[in-house]
Amino acid sequence: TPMKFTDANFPLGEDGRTYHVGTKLGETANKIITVGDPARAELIAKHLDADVVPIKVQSKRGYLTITGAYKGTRVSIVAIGMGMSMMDFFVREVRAVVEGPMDIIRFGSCGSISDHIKVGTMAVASEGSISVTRNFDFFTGADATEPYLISQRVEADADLSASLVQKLNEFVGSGKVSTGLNVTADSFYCSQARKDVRFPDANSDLLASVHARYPSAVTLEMESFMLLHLAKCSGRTAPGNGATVEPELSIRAAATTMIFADRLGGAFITPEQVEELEVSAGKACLEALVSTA
Ligand code: R1P
Ligand code: URA
Repeated sequence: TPMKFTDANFPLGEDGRTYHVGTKLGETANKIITVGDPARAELIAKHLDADVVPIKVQSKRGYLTITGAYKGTRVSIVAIGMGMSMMDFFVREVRAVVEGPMDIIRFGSCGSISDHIKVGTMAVASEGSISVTRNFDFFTGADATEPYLISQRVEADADLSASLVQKLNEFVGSGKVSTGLNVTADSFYCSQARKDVRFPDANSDLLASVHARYPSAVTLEMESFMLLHLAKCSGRTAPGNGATVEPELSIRAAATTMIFADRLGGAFITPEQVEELEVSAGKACLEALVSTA
């Protein structure tokens, strides 16, 4: 029989499981690598210590949580699917079932909007992230002048980002790691400036507008901003830059991505390149996660 959930505000199952991610207290570690693709999560999980039997939770809503240990430290690898709302469910629901400060690294894929960052390499969002979202009113004839809304920057955790760069240099290769500002879009298509002849997306100037305001924008994907934003907000009682008032709820977050698409040159990654990067960069992410003080 299906699980019964109570509390309309923040539904939890009778055994304490969250409604979408599906884990309960004790099933998620304080240190997490989050990815989009469940196959990527399984591949990274091969690096986990062989002497700890992993806990695997597959939720009905497409989340996969694998919790084990890496070099003796408890870690979780969580596949969340795609988009900012999947990231929102994930961060809020794991924060509800983990006690104490958390470290979360996103290991995703992205497009490059920099002419010196090529397919098959890694980028770290050391400068944080901005969001680009479709301004719905613009497309429905309402009084809106801009087709896309470009947000201000949210920072990534400096220590976690520095560890990521160091470990990626070591395990993927120093010629294959760049840093810069991430752009998180609310679509793979319109707000990533892709052409779609079936929709009037008004996005031919979008990349130029992003670069005019943020010259260091290098990667385009769909989740990092939400992770970094919620990490900045967790444990605070009011908006703004005030101190974390509940350190037990704090989250440090950083993001790295494999370059799958060269949005300026047009190239796309091969399956062989993906697997090679997932294995080596996945190890680097685990190393960064357990080595950051
Ligand atoms: C789009 O193809 C998906 O790939 C990227 C984007 O952010 C989006 O989720 O990341 P993942 O490979 O981690 O899913
Ligand atoms: N993921 C994205 O969101 N965009 C790309 O171009 C490639 C992967």
